[in-house]
Amino acid sequence: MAVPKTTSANHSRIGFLDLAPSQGDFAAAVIDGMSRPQKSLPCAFFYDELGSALFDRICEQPEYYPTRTEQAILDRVAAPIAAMLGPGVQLVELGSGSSRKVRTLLDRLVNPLSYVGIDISRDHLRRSCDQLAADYPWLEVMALCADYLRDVPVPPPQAGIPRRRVGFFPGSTLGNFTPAEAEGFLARWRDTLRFGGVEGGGMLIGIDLRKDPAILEAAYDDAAGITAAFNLNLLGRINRELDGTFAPAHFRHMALWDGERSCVSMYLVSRRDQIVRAAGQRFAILEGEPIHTEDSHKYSIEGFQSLARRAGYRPAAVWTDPRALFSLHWLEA
Ligand code: AVJ
Repeated sequence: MAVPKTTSANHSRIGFLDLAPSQGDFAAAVIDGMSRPQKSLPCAFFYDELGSALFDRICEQPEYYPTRTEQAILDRVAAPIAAMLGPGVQLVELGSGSSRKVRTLLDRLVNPLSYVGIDISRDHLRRSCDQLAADYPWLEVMALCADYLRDVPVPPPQAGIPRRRVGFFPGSTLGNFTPAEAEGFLARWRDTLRFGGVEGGGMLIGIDLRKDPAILEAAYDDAAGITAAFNLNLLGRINRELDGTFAPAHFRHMALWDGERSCVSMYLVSRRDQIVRAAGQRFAILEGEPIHTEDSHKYSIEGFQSLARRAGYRPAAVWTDPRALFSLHWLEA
């Protein structure tokens, strides 16, 4: 096994690889979504600079239980997880955002070989990886600005071949996929994880659980209006980046539990008949017409484990909180 090298706290030395989606991708997605009979905008575009900051504030709202619940689970089980994973791990975080949760793992892991943070929000990613490299000066840190929903080439550590490659996908972000998409996504990542190291790798993944719809709807429509601002910021981003003429005041935020599809869906609902321009096109929107922006699927523990099995993994451990709001799974690739 390669020994992690010790470097000085030189945080400009973190590796940075930029595979971010282009502005053209954003324009094409907006035109495509807004031209459909049921209008939609892809949730991946929530996370510009302002959107990422708003998401961090959502996580602090009393109604938004997932972040603090998952953190509490991690605090409790990071030590047994570290013992299970052993030394020499390459930790690959999908959608690393502010990289707070991964610190709980890094504090416990025995000589992790390297950390790779993947996120589409470039500056947010850079800042949090710089900070991580400063706080863990002995750790090889790599920032990969990319859409991890696509095929992402994960670079091997410079320090050598890891014992295991471990994917870390917290926050129940997998829930933004339909179950069929989630299965395909996990199946694709499985090869990256199992061939990346000497021993079998796996995925440590946070999954939000089904529960009382009132709790779910409140989590996606907090009283302080932060989730509403987060949703509406998608229109602001279109205005800023694609010459859009959306008036955010002419839309309202809506979050609805769909029991049949087992997801919370978010919409921006038009408050009036209006014509909006964006990306060089005109779109007519009727009063009361919804623009779909996000689905967050919720699972039962057993339901998620069968999905993981269909994707080729072996669900080897699961942890939850006392109220069974959230779950953390170790899936062997
Ligand atoms: C970051 C995708 C996990 O779906 O709960 C929070 C995003 N949307 N509030 C989620 C989100 C509205 C969040 N994920």
